[in-house]
This record gives sequence, structure tokens and C-alpha cells, in this order.
Amino acid sequence: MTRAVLSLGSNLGDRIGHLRGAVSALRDVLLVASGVYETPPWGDADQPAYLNAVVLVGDPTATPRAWLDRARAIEGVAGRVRDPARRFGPRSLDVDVIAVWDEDGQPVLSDDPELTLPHPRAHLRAFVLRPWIDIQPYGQLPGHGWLTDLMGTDPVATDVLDLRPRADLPLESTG
Ligand code: PH2
Ligand code: MG
Ligand code: MG
Repeated sequence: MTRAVLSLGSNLGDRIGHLRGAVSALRDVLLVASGVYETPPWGDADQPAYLNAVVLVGDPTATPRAWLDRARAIEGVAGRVRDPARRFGPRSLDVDVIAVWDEDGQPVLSDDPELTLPHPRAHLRAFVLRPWIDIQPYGQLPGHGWLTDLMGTDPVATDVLDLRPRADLPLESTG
């Protein structure tokens, strides 16, 4: 079984609908989904607040590349348009591959610029770490250590105070 942690984010259009669409598209590989957090924009302040969540997915044979292709396909369905001028700008749906483990449970490390593993900014992002801790309280970010330790470091520790769990917006709503 290979596993991956994916982060989901949306700040345009039907934000929760986009996140739920991603979870639905991943249902054959979904192991567990976090709560949904409303988060202030990171990296580019001039945009609406995001909804963010994290999922753990598993597949007998999927390669890191396969997870990336799947993430991009799901973004495409949500009408994702890339604006090269705004790297951290608004988006209908962002599905990022945060970390991947191989069949032996070993973390996959990669410096491929198209798919750097683990994600090069995950350790700085409260909107990734906080939901991830929901589903793996004893999880580690490969190369960076325990998620709970990372949550105590700056700037994550201060950013996390601004995150609002949205209990009224369950990710796996059947409506
Ligand atoms: N994604 C970004 C840039 N900034 N801020 C928040 N709060 N959540 C995101 O998912 C996010 C962001 C680009 O990947
Ligand atoms: Mg992203
Ligand atoms: Mg992305």
C-alpha cells in the first residue's frame, strides 16, 4: 500500500462544494478526512479566506506521479485556472501532494521541481498542519519531525490562532 497526504484548499466560488467534490473524486482511495478550517490567505493577502482540509489516501501501487496527476485532474474538474502572475493567488480548488510513503511505509523524498516531496512549504503552513493533526495526531512530516512540534514553531504557532474549525461544514456530507 502506498499512502499520500493531500491538502485541499478553495477560496473561490462554492468553496465547500469544491472540497466535497475532491473528496468524492477520491472516494476509492480515501482512508480518512480532516475537519474543514476557514483560514486567512497565506503568501498573498489580497484575496478571500480559504476553506482548507487534509485527506489521507492509499492505493496498492500508486506512484507519486500518479497522485500528482490525480490531484491535477480533480482541480481541472473544479474549473481551476492558473494565473502565472499570482503564485499564491485565489483558486477554485487546490489539491497539493504534501507527502507520500512507499509500499514499505518509507517516506518518498524528491527534489523534482514539478513534485518536490515532501511539499517544500508544508512545515510553514498552519492551514496544512492543523487539519493534518486531526487525522494523524502522531504524524510526522518527513524531514521535519512531529506535526505537533511544528505547530509550536513560528510562524505556524501564531497563524494557527487565526484558524476557525467549521463544524457546520463537514467534508463528507451526503447532503
Ligand atoms: N494556498 C495557497 C496560497 N495561500 N492560503 C490559505 N489559507 N490556504 C491555502 O490553501 C492557500 C493559501 C497556494 O497554494
Ligand atoms: Mg497549494
Ligand atoms: Mg497546488
